[in-house]
Amino acid sequence: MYVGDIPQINRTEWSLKIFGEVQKPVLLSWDEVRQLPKSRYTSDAHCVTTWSRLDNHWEGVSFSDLLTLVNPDPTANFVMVYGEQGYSANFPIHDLLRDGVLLAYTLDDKELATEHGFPLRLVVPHLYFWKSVKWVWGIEFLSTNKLGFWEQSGYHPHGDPWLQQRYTV
Ligand SMILES: Nc1nc2c(c(=O)[nH]1)N[C@H]1C(S)=C(S)[C@@H](COP(=O)(O)O)O[C@H]1N2
Ligand SMILES: [Mo]
Repeated sequence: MYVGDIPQINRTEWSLKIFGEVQKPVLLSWDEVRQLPKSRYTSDAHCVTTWSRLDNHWEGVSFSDLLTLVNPDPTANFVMVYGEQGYSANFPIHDLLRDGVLLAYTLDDKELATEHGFPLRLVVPHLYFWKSVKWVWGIEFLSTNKLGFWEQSGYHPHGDPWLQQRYTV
């Protein structure tokens, strides 16, 4: 599921910007992302509209490994992740430091399909899947919480499927 059209991204023109309240902002090319340590994780995806897709094998760079590149300020307690077409999702930083949180480039041992977020997507296994931003271009560290795309439209600001945090009441 997605908002807008499926973007066609050219990997040679693509880059990942990590910025905001950090000591060392970076702009990473595709090759630079691929040279970072690789992590693998198998997780289930739970969409807020009730479907789930179980046992997805993701491979990519863990959020913790990306974080060490930029060295966030001690006050940077929140993160906004940006995808194409104005999509975004917000997080307290501790949610992204959990096991299995990846910026993924393969799914089930195949290069990520365009519709699933090529070239790079976020995967946050313990939150509703709307938080797993596809076609990621930016990661911003923040000292105050902002609301992402769906969170601004009434989705729950946290989104824990086990607590059924679907909508803000
Ligand atoms: N950039 C972007 N990322 C997005 C979305 C979107 O519309 N745009 N939809 C979200 C929602 S609601 C879901 S359920 C999942 C779907 O991921 P899939 O297409 O790989 O199943 O992507 C999430 N990430
Ligand atoms: Mo969704």
